[in-house]
Amino acid sequence: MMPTVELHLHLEGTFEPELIFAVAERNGITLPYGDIEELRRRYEFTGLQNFLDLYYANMAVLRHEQDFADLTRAYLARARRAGVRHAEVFFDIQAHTSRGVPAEVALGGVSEALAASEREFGISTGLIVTFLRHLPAEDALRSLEEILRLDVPLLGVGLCSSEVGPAAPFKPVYDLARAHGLRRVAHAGEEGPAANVREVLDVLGVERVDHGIRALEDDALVDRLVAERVPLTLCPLSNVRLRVLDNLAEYPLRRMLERGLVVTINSDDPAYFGGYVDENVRQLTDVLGLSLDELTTLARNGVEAAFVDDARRAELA
Ligand code: ES4
Ligand code: ZN
Repeated sequence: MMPTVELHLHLEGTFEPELIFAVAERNGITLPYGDIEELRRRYEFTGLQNFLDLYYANMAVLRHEQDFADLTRAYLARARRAGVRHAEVFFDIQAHTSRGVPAEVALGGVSEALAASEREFGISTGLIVTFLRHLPAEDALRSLEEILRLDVPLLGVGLCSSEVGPAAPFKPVYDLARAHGLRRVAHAGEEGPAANVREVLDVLGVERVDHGIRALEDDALVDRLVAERVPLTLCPLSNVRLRVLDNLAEYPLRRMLERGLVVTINSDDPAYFGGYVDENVRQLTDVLGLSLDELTTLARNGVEAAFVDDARRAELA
């Protein structure tokens, strides 16, 4: 069964070394690595923060609208080869505005490429702006207010970056998003405990949880996620690369499926973690011996969890 829906993907995490070097060169930026091989040698991570440091450093070569459009188109072209037909992509707007790139430049490039996606790649898309949990919540609120004034089609809001400190201060951001009819997701239970998953459900009112793998440590929480059919967007290769788990063989996917959790398979930051969504599914299938039934359930979960209207849902099913 082909994966058709991708719900947990950071656009900046699709920035491949070849494109990083090409964009740096045309923008007259000298990278602190001599060549692509030297850069790739840094792709061995000890944890989330260690990865994020490189992720933010690399995206700093993105300066012009064209850079953001090229990044987005390169992802869509690769996603099409992976069999993706619908993608809801995350974009870390504050990682660009905080270094002087205007929101309309960054979002202009991304949204131009997304607007052409159905025609060029046969992939329907949605844009989810993700706010950075390591920055003050007031910055996120100001950022969302600015984005809402721009003429950019927006599907939803999310929360990502280091899972430190409470998510509760971001409640005003999520309340504003809800008031504007935006969909709401958040990273929780990746490096952080199950309590973080409860917090984003109870305080932020999220409709999906990104990662959420550590929800398994809390039986009552799992019962609730199952009963309310709250999807978890899992990212297996990411979890292994960032040492959330030792290896794919330990991935508790079957346990999650048997418990009735609405789990989906996604790629997170595929340029950094060794594979796009097709590779995540392929390796999991190999290592865990997933059955056709299990793969079908995963694909159906993706369609159920997507923020699409009934007509598009029926097309994807
Ligand atoms: C991320 Cl793997 C991961 N976790 C949290 N925030 C992120 N942003 C980009 N990748
Ligand atoms: Zn993520």
